[in-house]
Amino acid sequence: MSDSVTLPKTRSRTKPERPRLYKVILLNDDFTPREFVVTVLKSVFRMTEGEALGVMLTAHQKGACVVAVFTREVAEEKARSATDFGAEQGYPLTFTTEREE
Ligand code: TYC
Repeated sequence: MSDSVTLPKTRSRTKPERPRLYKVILLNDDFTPREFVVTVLKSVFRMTEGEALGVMLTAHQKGACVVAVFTREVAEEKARSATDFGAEQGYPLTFTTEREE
């Protein structure tokens, strides 16, 4: 006799939940140069020049702009590393995360 494992024949009745998504939000400030914000958006969020310019200008004009949506761990890591880029240059550039409804 083999040592085979008997798998359950029925499927799990509850559907697996989709992971919750989190927005990364860029906050405006009066000190970080526009060009630097664009550079960070391109490098951390892989945006094109045009996409980065649009997001930067929206944050500049409205106070904040949603950058992108990820699972919680990815959103928090990207927000932290983008904020750190600014801090390393002495800028108050801030990215936050917020759970999507
Ligand atoms: N307001 C900044 C300036 O005039 C530029 C800027 C835009 C900073 C967007 C942060 O999220 C930001 N130099």
